[in-house]
Amino acid sequence: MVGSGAAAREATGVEAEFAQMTRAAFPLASSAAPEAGDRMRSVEGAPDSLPIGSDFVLLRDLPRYLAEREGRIAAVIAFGQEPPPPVPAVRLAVALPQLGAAESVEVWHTKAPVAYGCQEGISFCSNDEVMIGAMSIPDVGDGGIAQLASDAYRQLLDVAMAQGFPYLSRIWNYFPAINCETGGLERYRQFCIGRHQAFAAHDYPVAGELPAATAVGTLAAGFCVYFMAGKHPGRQIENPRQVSAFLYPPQYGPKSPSFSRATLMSWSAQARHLFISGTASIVGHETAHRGDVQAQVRETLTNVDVVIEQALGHVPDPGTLGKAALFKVYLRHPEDLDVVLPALRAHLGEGPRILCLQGDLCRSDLLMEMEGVIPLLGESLTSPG
Ligand code: 3EB
Repeated sequence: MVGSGAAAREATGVEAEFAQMTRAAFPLASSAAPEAGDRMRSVEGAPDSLPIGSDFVLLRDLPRYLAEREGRIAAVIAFGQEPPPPVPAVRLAVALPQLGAAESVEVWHTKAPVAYGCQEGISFCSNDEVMIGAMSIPDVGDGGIAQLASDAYRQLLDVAMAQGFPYLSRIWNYFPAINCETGGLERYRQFCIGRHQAFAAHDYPVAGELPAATAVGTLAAGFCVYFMAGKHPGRQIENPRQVSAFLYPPQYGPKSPSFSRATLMSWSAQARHLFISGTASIVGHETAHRGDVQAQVRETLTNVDVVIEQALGHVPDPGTLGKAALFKVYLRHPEDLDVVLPALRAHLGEGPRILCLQGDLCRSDLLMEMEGVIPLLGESLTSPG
């Protein structure tokens, strides 16, 4: 999408164009709606020792799933065409088409009853230990994506702090035309400027306590973000094979991306979550295997293994991750699914659930990216947070 034609357009022009193309196809839900081996064991669902859990639930199983957990549903994130059902929860529609099998929704649920709220355009839900929030802005407006990201992040940091959850552990960022240049700068790079401004304005430690993150380009208008925040910081994990994103050299944009490679949340000595950021075929700071999706998948899986090893002190044997480990994979070209999915299955085993989505990645030479949520129980985790 990067090209001279795109570069000539205004930020608002790009937004308006997407809005027109896709408003009918992807109705955005209102964010203001009532508003989870060997030494490491990955667990199913959210046992009592974990304050929050998540699942990918097939649409046809959703009514029963929600009914069984009434009063304990924290968030419903819908990808693709179907908006989230009108249940009391943080609800978000993300315009990323699902690929392959039957459609699922991402559901976050907690062990304890939850409280809902809405403040500064952020709908949120919390229990004693964790808060999950979402924000959906239909149009970017005149200030462009940097201003929008700055405002949105300030607001969400304000709200999270006001609610008593000052530490962001995980954040997902979705907005359209991510590789388009406007005013001479790619929109992803503009986004990085705004995000950094907000973290700096809050004196957020931008090298020590950054959340794990995903930033993916959607196929429809609207900027949406969802996040998890806690009362204590998670342990920030970096990948020794990669330059930390917040230290990327300026060739990737004027402000380096503010995110960690993963966060390890220790809810108790025995119950943890590993949140793995969007991970791609990057070695050092450079994209590896341009144009070769098969090789990008292998490099990405190596990066994921190394991140897990950094967090836990070992990489679990393939196939021991269990059904509760959730991965999302984002593909620039839907036709690459036939190459990517079998490679992921061969490496991860049959246990983990994998949600496949079509989206643009934040470097135009990246063909795929994957992220993970791994709930962990057991005393064998060698590196306590
Ligand atoms: C990378 O490793 C790929 O800007 O929040 C992955 C995950 C990427 C999150 C972000 C960017 C972000 O640089 C891009």
